[in-house]
Amino acid sequence: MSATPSEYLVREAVDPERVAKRFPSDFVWGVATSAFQIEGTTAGDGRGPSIWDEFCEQPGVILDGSNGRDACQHVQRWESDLDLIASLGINHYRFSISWPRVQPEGQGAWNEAGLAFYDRLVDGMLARGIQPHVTLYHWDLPSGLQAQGGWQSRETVAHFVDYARKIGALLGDRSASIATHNEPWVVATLGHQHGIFAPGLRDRRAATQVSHHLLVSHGDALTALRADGVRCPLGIVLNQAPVHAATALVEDRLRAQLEDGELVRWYMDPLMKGAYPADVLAHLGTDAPKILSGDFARIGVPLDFLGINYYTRNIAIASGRYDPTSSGLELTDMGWEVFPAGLTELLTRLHRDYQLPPIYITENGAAYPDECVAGVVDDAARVRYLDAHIQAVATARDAGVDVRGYFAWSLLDNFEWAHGYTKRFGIVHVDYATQQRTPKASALWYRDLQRTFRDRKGGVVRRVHDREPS
Ligand code: IFM
Repeated sequence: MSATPSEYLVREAVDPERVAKRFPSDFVWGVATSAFQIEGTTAGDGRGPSIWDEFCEQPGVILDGSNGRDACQHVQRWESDLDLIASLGINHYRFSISWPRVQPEGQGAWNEAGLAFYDRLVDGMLARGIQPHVTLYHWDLPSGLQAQGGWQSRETVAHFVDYARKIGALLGDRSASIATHNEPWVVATLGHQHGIFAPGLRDRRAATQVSHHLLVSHGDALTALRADGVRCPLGIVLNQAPVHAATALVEDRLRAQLEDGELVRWYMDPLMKGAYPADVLAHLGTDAPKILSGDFARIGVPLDFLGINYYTRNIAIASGRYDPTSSGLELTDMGWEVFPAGLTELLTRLHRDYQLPPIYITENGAAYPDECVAGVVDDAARVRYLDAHIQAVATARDAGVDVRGYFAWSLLDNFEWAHGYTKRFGIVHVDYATQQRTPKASALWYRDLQRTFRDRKGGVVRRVHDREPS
């Protein structure tokens, strides 16, 4: 049998076996999604509204004017989506629970249909040999809580803990891991300071208070889940990047130091060192959050794992805007520089500065303007991106960083927040008109990577590309 053009292209580009042999056989390989980005059915089955449903209604905030109402129709198509994951030989799936689907108001009554959906989804994974990795909060706060102040209100911390306990009781014994929050920096800074994500506020004081409440809610949820007897590894997922100064000018270097403080140390220090970084607090002045006595002890409970989401480096510039085309680096469709060395740099720096728990790369991937032609999506650039970043993880491991897993973002093309459906991050192409899923060359390459491991576990390392093009 002859290989498809995709398989041929991938073989010529990057041999997955060369990558795979840099990792142990128990390394976790997975794919990731989030609820609002794929589920659809935002108004059915008893689900309540979320801040993202409301945000999408505001004119001009989503690039293509779209919303999450249909997305990838995953609520209807979850069984075939799990079949797809299994068909790619992927054994780990990171997904998030939609809080308003299981608790429409974010407090009070539970929605049995929503709970049953995730119950079936997790059973469906296990039946297919896929390990479930749960994220509790990937940005879709129930609107009812936002009406009461959302994450600016300390009350939301207690509501989040109730929600976490409910999910822990439902899924804890079947999950491979539970993460509290996905990318709290994005929730606080893009959602409350820059106003480009829900709930669309432009208020730095609000943003810092939100970040603090997210962290307290994380710690309290871990404590509650452990007290309830949940045994699976518990952690949090942070988006991080090395921050480079745009030039050697002292003002750019100082700016880079501050941005590193806001992005990396603002979250790592309270989680690992029991305090916010002094330089960022000084910079914030009266916009610093209100911190109650005992908060740092609550935040800093031990993590079983830390999830790191990495896409690109950040460039800091004191005045004006950085032009990403000026570096000469390849750019993705988001305009983000392809900079795999930044992942090694970030991981080794975290390893140097903190006593880290086991690390999982919980997201990494790239958007490209993929087209499906005659059933084939030859996304060679994404294959190269994934290969280079996985190699960067291997280099960090060689340097002593305890990275135990890698999740590609994303399984499917999906709703990319303020960019709507204009950016495609999937390793599987989605035709939104027909909801047809087509594995891209990158998915076949990732499948071959998994195959190498399975074959190695079986005692034989066989060649992954054993078919010749015609
Ligand atoms: O799509 C997002 C995801 O929801 C969170 N991390 C970054 C991805 C790409 O922008």
